[in-house]
Amino acid sequence: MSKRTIAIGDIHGCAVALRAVIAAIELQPDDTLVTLGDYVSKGIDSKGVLDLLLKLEARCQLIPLLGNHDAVMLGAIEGRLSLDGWKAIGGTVTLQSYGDSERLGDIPTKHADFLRRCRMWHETRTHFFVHAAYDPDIPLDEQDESTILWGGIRDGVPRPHVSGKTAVVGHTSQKNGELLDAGHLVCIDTNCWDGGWLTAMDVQNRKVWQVDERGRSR
Ligand SMILES: [Mn+2]
Repeated sequence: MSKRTIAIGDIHGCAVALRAVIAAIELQPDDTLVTLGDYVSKGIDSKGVLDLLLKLEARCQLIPLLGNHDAVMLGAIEGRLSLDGWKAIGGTVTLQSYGDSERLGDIPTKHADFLRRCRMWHETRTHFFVHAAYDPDIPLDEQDESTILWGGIRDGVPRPHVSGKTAVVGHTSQKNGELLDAGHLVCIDTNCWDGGWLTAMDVQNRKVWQVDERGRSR
């Protein structure tokens, strides 16, 4: 059996769902797990999500990508972005998962270090992975970070990438809970924190697993 590459969509503080989807895929040590970013904000247990991702690094080949919410959290931790700015877009609920005092000092160094390890993109022979979007005409290592982290696809999916590889993205939540499959691009953010599903997808055979915020499969 060839080794699996499994992508996981936006988790957004849904630690119970992450634990459940890991159980559902029956994670193997030689699996490559590409998490598409946005680990924090919106859902109630961002701390629990980052704790679990740290454990997963020891259980498989974890390739964590950076999402826009993760980037803003790291910016606030490092003092590059304002704490109030972060709080306004999800920092408050994220900080509350660490304790009642809502202080940056409650976030352990190992969580900040994890966010610093997150990558902007990943590629295999056939696929590439980014949090949000891409410029179709620019090589992956030259992409603009604002496009990768913040680019929307709700008003139109980018053309196929110049590499010819299939894009796997998150970020643009699919409110109906279904994957957006444009052929050359698949979006697997299925809105777990807001009544949808956390999606895992084996990119080679397109097998999909979905669990809700409470960890129930469908
Ligand atoms: Mn996002």
